[in-house]
Amino acid sequence: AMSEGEWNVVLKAWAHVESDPAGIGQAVLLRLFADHKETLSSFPKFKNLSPAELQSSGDVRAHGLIVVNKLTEVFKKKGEHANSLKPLAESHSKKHKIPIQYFEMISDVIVKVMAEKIADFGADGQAAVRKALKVFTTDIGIFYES
Ligand code: HNN
Repeated sequence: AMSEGEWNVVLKAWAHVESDPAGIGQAVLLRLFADHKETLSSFPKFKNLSPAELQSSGDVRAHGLIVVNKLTEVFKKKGEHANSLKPLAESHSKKHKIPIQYFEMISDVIVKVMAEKIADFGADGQAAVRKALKVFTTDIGIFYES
């Protein structure tokens, strides 16, 4: 579990993400599709788009915003997030059939993109965000199995 202090470090770094949620969300999805091409086929709306079309797609940007906003909601709960995760886990496991590994992949990508975009995202901030995303993914995984 994460301490109150660790959650506060996460929220401080995440405030930079909240200042441009669509831009960072878009960057995260584009990087995910570039680094892990298999993830693209999970999105019926995007899977037939070329790399250039993905770059300029308003739908990709809109979905990136949804992802970031959901993480903002979850992180603000500082671990008391079960009620937020259950519907997300159910739709992604049963309806969208997303392997849990894809949540690990996007977690790595989120930290990478944050490190590129945020000037003062040091080792402590990175470690705290990594840990928060690990808690998030683990707790989603619990609902996947139930
Ligand atoms: O739950 C839902 O079905 C509502 C739409 C939604 C939300 C709120 C989706 C979603 C869809 C449906 C898209 C639509 O309705 O047009 C699909 C096909 N996701 C996917 C696919 C893959 C995917 Mn995700 N999501 N999502 C959310 C919310 C948040 C969210 N999704 C995620 C990952 C890792 C993947 C595989 C690459 C993902 C994450 C990490 C998050 C943020 C917590």
